[in-house]
Amino acid sequence: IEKSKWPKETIELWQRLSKKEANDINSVQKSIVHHVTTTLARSVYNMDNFAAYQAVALSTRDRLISQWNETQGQLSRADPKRVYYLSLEFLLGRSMDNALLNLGLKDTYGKGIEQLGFNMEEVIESEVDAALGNGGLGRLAACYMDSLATLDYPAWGYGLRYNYGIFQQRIVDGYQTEYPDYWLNFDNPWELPRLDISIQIGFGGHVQIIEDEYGVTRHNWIPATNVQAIAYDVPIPGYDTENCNNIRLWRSKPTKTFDLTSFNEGNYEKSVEDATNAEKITSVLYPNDNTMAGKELRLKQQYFWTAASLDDIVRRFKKSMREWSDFSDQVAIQLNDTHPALAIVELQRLLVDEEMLSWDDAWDIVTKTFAFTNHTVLPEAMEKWSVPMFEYLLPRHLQIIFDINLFFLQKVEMKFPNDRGLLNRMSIIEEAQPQQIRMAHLAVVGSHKVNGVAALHSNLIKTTIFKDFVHYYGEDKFINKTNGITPRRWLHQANPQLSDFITETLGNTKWLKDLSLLKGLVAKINDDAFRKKWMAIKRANKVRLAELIKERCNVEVSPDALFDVQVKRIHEYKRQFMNILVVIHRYRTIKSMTAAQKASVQPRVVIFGGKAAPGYYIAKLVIKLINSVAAVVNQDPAVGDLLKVVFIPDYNVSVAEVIVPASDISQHISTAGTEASGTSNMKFVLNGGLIIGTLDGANIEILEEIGEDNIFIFGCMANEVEDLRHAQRYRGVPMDSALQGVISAIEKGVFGDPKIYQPLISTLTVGKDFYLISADFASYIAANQAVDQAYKDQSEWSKKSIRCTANMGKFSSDRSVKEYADEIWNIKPYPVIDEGHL
Ligand code: B1N
Repeated sequence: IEKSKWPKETIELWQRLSKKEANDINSVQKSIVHHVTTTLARSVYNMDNFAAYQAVALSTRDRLISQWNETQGQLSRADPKRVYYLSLEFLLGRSMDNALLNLGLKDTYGKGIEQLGFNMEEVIESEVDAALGNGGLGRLAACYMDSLATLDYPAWGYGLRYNYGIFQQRIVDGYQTEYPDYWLNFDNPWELPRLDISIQIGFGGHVQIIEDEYGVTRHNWIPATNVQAIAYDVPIPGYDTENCNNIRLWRSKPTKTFDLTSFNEGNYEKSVEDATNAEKITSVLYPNDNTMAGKELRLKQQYFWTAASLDDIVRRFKKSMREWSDFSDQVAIQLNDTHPALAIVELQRLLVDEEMLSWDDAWDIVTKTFAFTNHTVLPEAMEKWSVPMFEYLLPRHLQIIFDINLFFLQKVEMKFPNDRGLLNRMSIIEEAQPQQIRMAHLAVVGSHKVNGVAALHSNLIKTTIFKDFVHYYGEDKFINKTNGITPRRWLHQANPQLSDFITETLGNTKWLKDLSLLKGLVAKINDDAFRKKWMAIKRANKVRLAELIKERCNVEVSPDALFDVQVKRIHEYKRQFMNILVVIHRYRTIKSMTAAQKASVQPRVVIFGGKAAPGYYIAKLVIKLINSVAAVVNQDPAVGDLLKVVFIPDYNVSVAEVIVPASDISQHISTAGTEASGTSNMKFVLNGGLIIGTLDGANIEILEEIGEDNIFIFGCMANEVEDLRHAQRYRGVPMDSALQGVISAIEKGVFGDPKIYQPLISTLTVGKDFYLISADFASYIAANQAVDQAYKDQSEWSKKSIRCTANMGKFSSDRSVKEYADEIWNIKPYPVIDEGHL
C-alpha cells in the first residue's frame, strides 16, 4: 500500500489509534486483566502465580514491542552504521524483572499486581530462564546486548533459537544426571515470531563451473538439500532510554517443498525423515564449555546460522541502494569466538559468486567488516573441522577457504621468503590425516581486529597461538578489550537492597549508567552507621541464600558463618578439585583439634555449583567427590557448624542472582594463564564480596583497581607455568605433603569407595599434574588461612568490602562496549526520540 497517498485523515487516524500504552497504575492493571481474560482465557477464580506471571509478561511485552517498533522504525529511516554481534550463545536468564527495571515500570507493576492479590517477587519466580548458553561466553553476549541498548548503539545480535538450552542438572547419589531443558513448554512472551521472514539455506551438493558472457569463470553452488531459517526476534530494552535493540534467533524448518519428491515417489517415511533432519539443526545447544566436540551437526548449526544472518544483513544493506564499497561503512560484524568464522567465507561467496564482485574487491570488503574476539587458549577448545566432512557439507565454501589460504600464504611467502615451517604454522589448513581447517587462523586472516578479553590473555595470545600472525600483520591488529558485566542485572536487579542503599548514599541513580561514580562510596568508609548497614544488607542476602540451600540441598547453614563460594562450569583448569581437596584438609585439621583449639576456628560454609559437560568424565567425578565430602562433613558432630559443604544443583543465571550478592569470599583459582578473563569474579566484587584468586585473567585487573589489601592472591604466575610443569616432569618434584595427607584420606575410604576416585587422583601423579595443584597447594592453604584471619575483624572486613564495590567502575560492560564501538566498530549512539505514537 502506498502510504504517502493516504489522505491526511487516514494518517491521523492511524497516529491517534497507535498511541503508546499509558503507564499509570490504572492502565497497567487494565492491561494485565485484559491479558488474563482474553489472551490467557482465564478468570479471577482461576488464577495462580504462573498465570499472574504470564499476564504481567504479556503486558510488559506490549510496552517492549512499542519501543522496539519505534526504535527499529527510526533506525531504518536514518540508517546509521550498525554492529551485528554473532554469537552461538546468548545466556539471557529471566527477562521480566530486567525489562520492568529497564523500562522504569517495576514499582508500578509491583503495586499494580499487589492490589490484584499477588506478590511481585513470587510472580518473578515463575519465569523459566532462557538458558541458550554454557557459561561466561554466552552471558558476556547478554551483558553486551544490555549495554549496547543502554548506550543507544544501533546493534543487533544474531543467534540460534534452540528448542533445548543447557541441560538441567540434578544430583542423584552424588552424581550429576542430565535432564532436557525444554524451555518452550509454554508460549515464550519474550520473542516475536517473524514467520514471514524465511531464508533458504543449502547444504551439500556440488559446484558448477561456468563461463559468463565476458569469458569470466564463475562458480555456481548447487546444494543437494535446503532448509528454511525462520526469524524470532527478542527485544532488548536499554536502561533508562527509549532505545530497544534486537536479538534475531533463527529456527530451522523444512522447506515448503521438502517432501514433494520423496512423497510423490511414494516414500512417505523418507519425506518425514528429511523434515525431522531439518528441524534437528536448531534442536539443541551443544553443552560443552571450552571444549570442541567436532560433530557434523554442530558444523551444520554454524553454517545455518551464519548464512541466514548474512543473508539478512546483506538484504538490509541492499535496500539502502548504496555501493558495495560502502558496505563496511554501514556494517560491522563481531565474531564471538570462532563459532561464526564461517561468516567470513559466506560473505566472500555472496560477493563473488552472487554479486559478481572481483575476488580482491570482495576480500577488501570482508576484511574491513569483520572483527574477531578470542576467548580461550586451551588447545582442546580450538575449533578445527576435518576437510572431508566439510567438503561433503559445504563444497563451495571449501574451495573458497583454499583460495583464501593460497592468497594469504603467497603474501606471507613474499614477506618472509623460504620459510616452510612458518607457512606450515600459519596455514589455515593443518596437514594432518585427514587435513583440518583451523578456524582461529581463518578468523584472524578474515578480520581487521583481533581481541582478547583481559589484558593478560590478550598478551598471551600474541606470544602463543597468534605469535606468527603478530609478526606478519604487526602489533596494531591485536588488541585487548577487557570483559565487563552489566550493573543493571548484576547489582540493581540481583541486589535491590544494596542498589537502593547506594542510590540513597550517592543521592541519585546516575551510577547505574556511569559505574565510576561508585568511587563516591569511599568517603563513607569511616562512617560506622554506614558500615553497619552495609554489612546488614550482606547478611540479609546470606539469609536468602541459606533459604535456597535449605530448599535445594536440605542442609541448614548459619548466615553468621563465612560464606565461601565457587560457582562456575566444572573444568580441570578451574580447579574445583583443588578447592575440595583443601576443604578436606580443613576438615582433617578441625578433627584433630582440642575443644579449646576449635573455639578459635572461623566457621565456614563452602558452597559449590556448576555443570560438567555430559561427556567430561573427570569433571563429573569432581562433582561426585564434592557431594561425598559434603555428606561426611555435614553430619560429623565433631565438626558441627565449623564447616559445612554444599553443592547447589542446576546452577544457572537466576540462581547466580541469589548467590552473587551473598558471598563473603569467592574462589577464582584457575591455573595462571588458563582462564581468559572470568566474569563472575567481577560480579562478586561489585556486590562487596572479596575474592581469593590466582594471577589470571581479569583477577589481575581487579587487583589493580581495588588494591592488594582487598584481595587474596596466591599461586604461581603465568610465566612460571612452563618451568613448573617441566620441573615436575623431569626433575620429579615430590607432591606437596599436605596434599599427600589429603589424598591418603580419600584412599583410605573416608569419603566412600576409594576406587571411584582413582581416575581423579591419577591426574595428580607427579609429572602429570598439568594444572599444578600440587605446586600451588601450600600457598592456597595459606591464602585461605589469611581469609579466616581477616574475617574475624568484621570492622576491617566491612571496609574491604566497601572498597571492593567502590572501585569496580572499570568492569561495567558499558565501558567494554564503548571501547569496541570506538576502536573496532566505528559506530555512534543513535538515541531514539519518543514520538508518542508509532
Ligand atoms: O569466555 C568468557 C571468559 O570470561 C572465560 O574466561 C572463558 O573461559 C569463556 C567453546 C567456549 N572461552 N571459551 C568458551 C564456550 C563454548 C564453546 O563451545 C568455547 N568460553 C570461554 C567470556 O569472555
